[in-house]
Amino acid sequence: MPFRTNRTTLTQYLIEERRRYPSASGDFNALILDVAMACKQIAKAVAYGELAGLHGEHNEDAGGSINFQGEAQKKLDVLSNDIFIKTTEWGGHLLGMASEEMDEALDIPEGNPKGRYLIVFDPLDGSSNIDVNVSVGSIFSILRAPDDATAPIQEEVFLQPGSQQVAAGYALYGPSTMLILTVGNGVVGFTLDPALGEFMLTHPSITIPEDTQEFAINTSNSRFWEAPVKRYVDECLAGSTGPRGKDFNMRWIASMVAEAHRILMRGGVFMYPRDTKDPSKAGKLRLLYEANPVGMIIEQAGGRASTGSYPMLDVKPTELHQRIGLVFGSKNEVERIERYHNEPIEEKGEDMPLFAERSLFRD
Ligand code: P6P
Repeated sequence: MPFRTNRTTLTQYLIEERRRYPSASGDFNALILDVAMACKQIAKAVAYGELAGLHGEHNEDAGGSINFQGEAQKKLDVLSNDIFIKTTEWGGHLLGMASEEMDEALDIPEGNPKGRYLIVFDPLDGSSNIDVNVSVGSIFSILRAPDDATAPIQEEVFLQPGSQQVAAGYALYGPSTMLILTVGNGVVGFTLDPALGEFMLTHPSITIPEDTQEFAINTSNSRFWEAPVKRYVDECLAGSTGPRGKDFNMRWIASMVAEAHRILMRGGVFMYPRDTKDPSKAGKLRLLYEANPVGMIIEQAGGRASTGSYPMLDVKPTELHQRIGLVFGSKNEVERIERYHNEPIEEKGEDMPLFAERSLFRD
């Protein structure tokens, strides 16, 4: 392996970026480095896996545990959440934090200095893949606390549109561990050098191809899809014999971070649309710590992130764990899907008023 000594570390990248903002305090950089430390610790835990007895359900001796969202908790879900809290609560950069694994927002402990940033995270996304050794990831979003925000932290301060994010990123625990980051100036990728314990800059400018021939969706849900999604997928399946005039490939890893990374690297489109499977849920994925951070990364890389009908980053959140339909990836493909959602449909005749409204979920 050629031994390069001129690679840029994450620290160096952040310091060089900070020089663009002379008034910057350095708080932001320190927070990103704390998050990177959390990802390094999680990477180590994921890599050890069952060697450290970390596979399986949390509290498995007591029959497992279900989190407040009604989802089975893996040991690594709980450990990863604790790691994020412990590595970020001490630094004095945060006013509060929120997590997929915690029902309520979390205050910074008494005695710790507080800062003006907020962090929202999914500490381990795709954890159902852990026990079968498929890539998983951590997702994080950084917001500024409103000027009038104080402790004890209120949920409302997190309810900011994705366009307000200061930074977003994910760590992918795959064949190599990578950290993908945007601070609003494009997207960069770092690969963990396990010998140094450092994230080294390996992808200085990531952009997504505007077109693709690869789509990702859980087709077992097809009977629940709305008409525009069904139309889009059917056209992809028709391939060169249909209106698209080209063949498509399909992927579904059931680990969104891995899907997002594939799309960043070679293009593609990911869909977890709002569907009729559970009308009480506006989708499976969560807005604040899945759709928004991934959406910012995708948009910063020249792709597009959408609810299916309109831009994801424009959505004004109404609650901390709000779910939403999510479509992201190659710009031209996502725009096509949005067109299908927004095209007026021809009336189906007076005697069929039910068809006048395409979807039960018209936003
Ligand atoms: P399904 C993982 O649980 C996750 O939140 C995403 O990472 C992934 O894309 C999706 O759910 C998989 O959902 O219904 O295919 O298991």
